[in-house]
Amino acid sequence: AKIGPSLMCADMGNLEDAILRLDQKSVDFFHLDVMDGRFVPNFTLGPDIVKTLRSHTKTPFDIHLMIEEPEKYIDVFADSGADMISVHVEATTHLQRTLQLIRNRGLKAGIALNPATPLSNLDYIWDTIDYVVLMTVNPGFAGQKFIPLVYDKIEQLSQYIAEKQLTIDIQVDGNISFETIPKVLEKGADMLVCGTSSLFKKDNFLEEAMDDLNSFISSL
Ligand code: S6P
Ligand code: MG
Repeated sequence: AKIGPSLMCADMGNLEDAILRLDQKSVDFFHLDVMDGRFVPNFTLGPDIVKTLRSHTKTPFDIHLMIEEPEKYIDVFADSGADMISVHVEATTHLQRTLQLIRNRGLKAGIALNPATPLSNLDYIWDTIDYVVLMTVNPGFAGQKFIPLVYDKIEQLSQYIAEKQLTIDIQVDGNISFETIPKVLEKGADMLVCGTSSLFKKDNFLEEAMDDLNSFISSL
């Protein structure tokens, strides 16, 4: 599985430091959460920060847009250094067009589904998707509890992908911890977004936390 630290969980005043330290432990991607105070009741990172951080690493940037009308901001985030962009189906009116817009910029296109949003949303757009973000918490905040019904959803999506012989990655986002990791992997998750539950723990050093996480995953 690929590991992607969620940068909104790092020290916001020192994101560059977190990136440099995590890069030494070779992470697979960085997950950057973008919120607009409308689709979700919170604010986080924006394009200028993404652009600034871009100059410190070559590791792929995965931008998770938790915003209304994401189609308006694809170019802005592509210009700021995104490698992958996911949009929420609940917030996107012309889904196919928006995903195509992302791909036309040479980036990987993802759709994100809230915990209560059904997988049938994929039925007529699976050929335009590179990854699906299954939210395992309701988006908006770090440090929430995993919603257990999503385990079945991961498994169903994984079967759907296998049946149709697609090359779509399953990303899970929210409370990905030592408790939930074994199960999400067993169900078929490919990309783990790692936040306060696994990597960014107060009484732990980032390097140690990353080592612990890697050895835990390889021990499974
Ligand atoms: C949540 C956001 C996530 C969080 C992540 C934090 O709205 O999309 O990417 O950053 O869930 O991880 P944790 O372990 O604190 O839930
Ligand atoms: Mg996220």
